[in-house]
Amino acid sequence: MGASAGPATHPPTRGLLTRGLLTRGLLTRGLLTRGLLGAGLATLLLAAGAAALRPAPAEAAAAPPVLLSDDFQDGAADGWRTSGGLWSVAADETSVLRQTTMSGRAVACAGDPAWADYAVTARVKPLTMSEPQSSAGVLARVQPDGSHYYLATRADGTVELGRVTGGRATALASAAYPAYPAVWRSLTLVVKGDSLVGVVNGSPLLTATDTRLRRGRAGLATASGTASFDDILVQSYAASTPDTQPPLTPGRPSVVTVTPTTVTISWRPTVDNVGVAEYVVYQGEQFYQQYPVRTVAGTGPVTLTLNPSAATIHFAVAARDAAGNLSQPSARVTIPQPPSYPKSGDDTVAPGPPGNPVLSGPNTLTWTPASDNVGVLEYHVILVVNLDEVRLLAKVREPSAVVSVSGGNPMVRVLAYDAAWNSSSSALVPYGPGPSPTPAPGAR
Ligand SMILES: [Ca+2]
Ligand SMILES: [Ca+2]
Ligand SMILES: [Ca+2]
Repeated sequence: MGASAGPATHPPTRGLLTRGLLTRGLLTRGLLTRGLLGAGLATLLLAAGAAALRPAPAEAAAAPPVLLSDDFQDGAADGWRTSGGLWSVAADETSVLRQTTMSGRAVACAGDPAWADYAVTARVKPLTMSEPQSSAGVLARVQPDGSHYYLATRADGTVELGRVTGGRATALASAAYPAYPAVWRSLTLVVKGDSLVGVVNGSPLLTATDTRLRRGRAGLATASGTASFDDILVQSYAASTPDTQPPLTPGRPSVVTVTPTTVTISWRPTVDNVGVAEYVVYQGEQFYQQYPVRTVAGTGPVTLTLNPSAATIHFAVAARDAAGNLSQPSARVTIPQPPSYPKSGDDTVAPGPPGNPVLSGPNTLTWTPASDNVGVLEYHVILVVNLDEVRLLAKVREPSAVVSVSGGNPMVRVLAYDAAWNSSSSALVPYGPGPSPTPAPGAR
């Protein structure tokens, strides 16, 4: 027998490790800044940390308190009351709650009718959807008479946030989202006061304001279709003292306008268990950069100045509450460096691609001009070094530019712009004299 230590000498560390790193923000902040860890994964990590740690210790915790969780691994759907449909625990990779009646509306709900402010999350997998309006989703504030708010994925390729009162559904917000039957997706519906937020696979896509339903149970539902549900999590958004819970991650900002030197962005409001006090706006040029550049009370519009040497510029926002808790940054919106003249005209036809840039003299790149139905006004020369660092080397009118290149493994491309900012690109090619001409067969 060897003398190796048995596994029992090592205490389980996964939950502690996750909590420690998340609490200190080392894991998520570091990885998110570098863009290696998506918001969805971060959300999963937060959820996993919350589940492993319940009840939460007295120290500051990032995740909201868990009111209810069910992964159906005990093989039972105890605590769930159903109305319509045929619900049972079934096997689908793991144990899940499945609704198998094709027609009509089916609801399963759980929790406390006094719940007011909370987030209900479930993994949802639509199985068979018979009509365009077939749907599967999560419910909040389910009333004894069946009224509720819902966030549902629909067979017509949308997600919808809405309200059912008196047996009638009213859509409050909707967005395109692929229906993909038989694919799991995560749906979260947050209800906080009059604010409703719908989050799909970690992205807050929908917001609405409604005052009709104040409290009620959490739930799951299908309409004209069958679906599996798993990993139900209900988290409190009730105010707490002290407030240690950060706001919900805001949705991706939208670009309102771009000028040759500025961009104006805005975003939808997000929610907090107490209240969002301000938003932090981040700007960056390389994918690993994300600098706070502005703090504002509202949701924009905010106008920011562009660095003229950036090839692309990205923006994100995070929400902070009055206690200083900061949410994760939102998904980024990215724009290319705009042309140096204002956008004009209603031309929608992009130029043909310019030729690939070749080194034709000391520090001089040239390329075959692009053609356009109206006219090419500007070329941008883009440099990529060390595989991922992107810079704008030059904005020129003629198909030639004197450039200064530094960094490893340099690659270059040229973009052509017309007056309406339609653009086309050459290929990304190594910085150099270009391929040697291939002699024609028989040539000497
Ligand atoms: Ca399960
Ligand atoms: Ca808070
Ligand atoms: Ca054109």
